[in-house]
Amino acid sequence: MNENINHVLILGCGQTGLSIAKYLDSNTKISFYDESKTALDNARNLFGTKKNLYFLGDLKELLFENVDFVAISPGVDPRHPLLKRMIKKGVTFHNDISLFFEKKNLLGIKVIAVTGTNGKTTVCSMIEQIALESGLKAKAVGNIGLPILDIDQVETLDLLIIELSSFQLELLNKAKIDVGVILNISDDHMDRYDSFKQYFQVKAKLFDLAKINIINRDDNKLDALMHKANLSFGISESNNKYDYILSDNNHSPSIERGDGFAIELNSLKLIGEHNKFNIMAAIACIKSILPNFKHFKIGNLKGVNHRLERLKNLQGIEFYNDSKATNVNATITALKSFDKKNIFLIAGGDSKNQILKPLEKYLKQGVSSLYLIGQDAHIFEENFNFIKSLKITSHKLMKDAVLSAYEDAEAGDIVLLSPACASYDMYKNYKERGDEYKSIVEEL
Ligand code: UMA
Repeated sequence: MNENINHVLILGCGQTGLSIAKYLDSNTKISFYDESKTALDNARNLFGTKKNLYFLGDLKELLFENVDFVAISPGVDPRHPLLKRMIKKGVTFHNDISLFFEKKNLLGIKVIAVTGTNGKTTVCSMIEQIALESGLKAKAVGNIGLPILDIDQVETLDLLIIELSSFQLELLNKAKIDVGVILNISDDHMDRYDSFKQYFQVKAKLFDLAKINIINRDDNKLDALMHKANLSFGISESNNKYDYILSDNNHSPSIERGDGFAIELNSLKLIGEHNKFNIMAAIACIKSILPNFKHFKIGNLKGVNHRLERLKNLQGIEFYNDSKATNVNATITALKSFDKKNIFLIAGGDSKNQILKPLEKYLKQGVSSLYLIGQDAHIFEENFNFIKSLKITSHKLMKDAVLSAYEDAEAGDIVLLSPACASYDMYKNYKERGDEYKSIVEEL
């Protein structure tokens, strides 16, 4: 890090904050802030009190005095009145991604950035798996769970894949990104943004940063960005012979391009139509920077933990963990993947002011029973208790919800955790939620 940096204020001492602190020069003084005592104590244990300061409680103006810049974690909302005032006053704000691009010389390394409301982690993981299997050195970082500043020896990589959340894009104004892809967009994080338009504008920033822009042409919510895209993918026809099309001739799905390029998807083991879109996006990204790349071993692709993860079959009942479904659209995607099955769905948590109505159609179609958990269980109940075919119960504990679902389901049915909500009201994150579900299912 730049030697002229003497003092940095880090807001949030989770994964990102700690990663930034490790990255800074060892002589730099750091002021750590977190509203959680546990997180702050953890930072204090790691970085000591010799030169560093630790602040708990409400954010105060004096924290910002004499700092060279503020490093903000994605979970900290820059719309906080004091932060807005500081930004207006000209205080420099960074996040881990902007710090990475300030410093790193990425000559010779190809960079792919992936955003969208759903599917980001799966697409990043697919690109990483395909690249590694072909012998390339590749790493997927960012929102996927590995902070970008934690990668060792970035200069040895051939390919860097960055999963960017809207929170991470908010402060990113400069980056060397060869390919940027926007997978889809739907309501999410409506507790963070004033409107869908604002959320859209943040996601759209990726297309101002990347050299080649790839878009899902079948998501009409992305229409306003189509003119900025160089390439697209989808089921619908396209006039551009380099665009990617998912075709299903004679029930033999394949990804094709108008110029003759084609890849069969028969061997794809991941369930759901959405995964065919995900692999199409992954292929489009790889081919854009490596046009001659041919090593697409589709059958070897593995899914991502907590994303439609098949756990086990118990007396004919299939258990799936989709804890990563933290918004309504992700849960709809999961429900669509189990066509013509009876689903016993466990959902609920922090609904983030989302509109739940779009779930209605899918709850009516395939879901027999809904087991609610978390702070916003009552909102689900108010929205859906009129559906006569749907039995709804509320549960204080995940264990009670799982046991009830297991009791009600029969051979051939699906028990699915796909909450449509964030987990923070009951858990540290979606992983902890999914892990608890998995261990309960394991013990059945
Ligand atoms: N904190 C405050 N004040 C606040 C908010 C948070 O003090 O107003 C503190 C918390 O007490 C906690 C720390 O900040 O100690 C947590 O920081 P954080 O929420 O930014 O979380 P990190 O641990 O740094 O993890 C972040 C991403 N988290 C969020 O965006 C909320 C992780 O994405 C990401 O994997 C990680 O950086 C590495 O890049 C998670 C996520 O839920 C998976 N992302 C959202 C999503 O996918 O929908 C965007």
